[in-house]
Amino acid sequence: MSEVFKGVNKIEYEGRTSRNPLAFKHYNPQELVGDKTMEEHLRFSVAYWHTFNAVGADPFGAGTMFRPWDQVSDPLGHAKARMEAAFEFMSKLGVKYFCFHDRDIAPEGATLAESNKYLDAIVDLAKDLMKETGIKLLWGTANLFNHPRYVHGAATSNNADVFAYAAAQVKKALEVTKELGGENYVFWGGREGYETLLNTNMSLELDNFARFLHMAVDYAKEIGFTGQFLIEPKPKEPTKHQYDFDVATVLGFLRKYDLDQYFKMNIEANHATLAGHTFQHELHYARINGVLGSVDANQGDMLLGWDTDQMPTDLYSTTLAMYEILKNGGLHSGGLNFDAKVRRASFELNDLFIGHIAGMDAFAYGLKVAHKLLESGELEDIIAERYASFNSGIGEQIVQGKVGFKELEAYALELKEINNTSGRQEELEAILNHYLINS
Ligand code: XLS
Ligand code: NI
Ligand code: NI
Repeated sequence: MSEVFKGVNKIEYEGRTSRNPLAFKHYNPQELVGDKTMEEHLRFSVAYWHTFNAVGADPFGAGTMFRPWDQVSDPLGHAKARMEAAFEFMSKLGVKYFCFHDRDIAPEGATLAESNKYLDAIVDLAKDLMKETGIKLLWGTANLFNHPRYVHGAATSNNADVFAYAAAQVKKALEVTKELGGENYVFWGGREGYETLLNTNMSLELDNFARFLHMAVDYAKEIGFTGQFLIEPKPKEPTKHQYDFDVATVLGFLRKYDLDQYFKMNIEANHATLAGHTFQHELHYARINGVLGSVDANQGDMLLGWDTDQMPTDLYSTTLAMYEILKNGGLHSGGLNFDAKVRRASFELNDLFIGHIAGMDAFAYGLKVAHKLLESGELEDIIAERYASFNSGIGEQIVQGKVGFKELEAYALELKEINNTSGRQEELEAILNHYLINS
């Protein structure tokens, strides 16, 4: 396909005073923040499904986005045209990674064998384009939720034939991810959950889910796929109750079934807020448990109860996310994947660039602020001081496991008074604002 994004050149960094919608104001890939460049810290990735497959349809209306690549009618030709447009877009944007589901890049055939054949043809093209552009695969995954066969779930379906079909699909997706040098492989639960307990054997479904993940781990070993396995928590949607509810729930599941050594988490901002948590909470909980793997960078709308997958532009959220990521020593093999779509009314081609630029700038600014906050140590110092009672005396004895209830009772009986000090929340919020405004 010939050039699709005509009139758009490579997006450049123009600095914070620029008003050019097609330029970065904060994301300056080679700028050092601490000992790494912004590009190394942020590891941005474009989500194939939202950016190249979505047409702007919603439950009340048809698509609004008439993309040039969607005008090709034969299924394989369409997939190829879309992929060429995708690499043109990503090259111009300067993003070094992308992510996909098997069915995003190639069409579903009449049979599994035909679907696999389509996928192979597109993977060949992807390989060429990746070589030509230097763009890499952050992660691959299998779409186990769209086709009607997955009506009752995939690995947690009541129907063993569906379990088998899903296994075959993940087997192929793992092979393809390996072939393309994917650095991670993601499991998002799709329809792994339930609508009503009146028809659900939850115990069997969870055991089967664990069996499925063990099979994936075994097969990855067999074919020599060394990428990181990730689970993406989400509390609801499409099912009423998704099994991978949040980081804490998934962690408990992984530990119960001896899967914790193989999996980390892919944490999505909008899924965090749907679970009633902040994005920072989920990142923090994963970090302190050593399972912060990758991020689906987006944001929800606090007034809506579903996954709106908006471009992340909230600076508080990106700053506190980068704070956790820096404290994690970075994302390692993970990245910041824009699992985000432009709004239905933002249907012009340039909106795709503008949306990503807004997200990249918001994370770049968040990175700068978080780095300064950490360098200053202001928040860290206040927290350390707040827990100082555990550094000496009775607190130290508690932490070291040297006392039990009897010793603590004896100590409490002698206590004259208990002195608490302020939690200083407003002061801390003002410090955060200071760095947000002055970075
Ligand atoms: C859906 C999920 C999905 C995963 C990939 O809500 O976020 O897009 O990231 O399957
Ligand atoms: Ni996601
Ligand atoms: Ni989502």
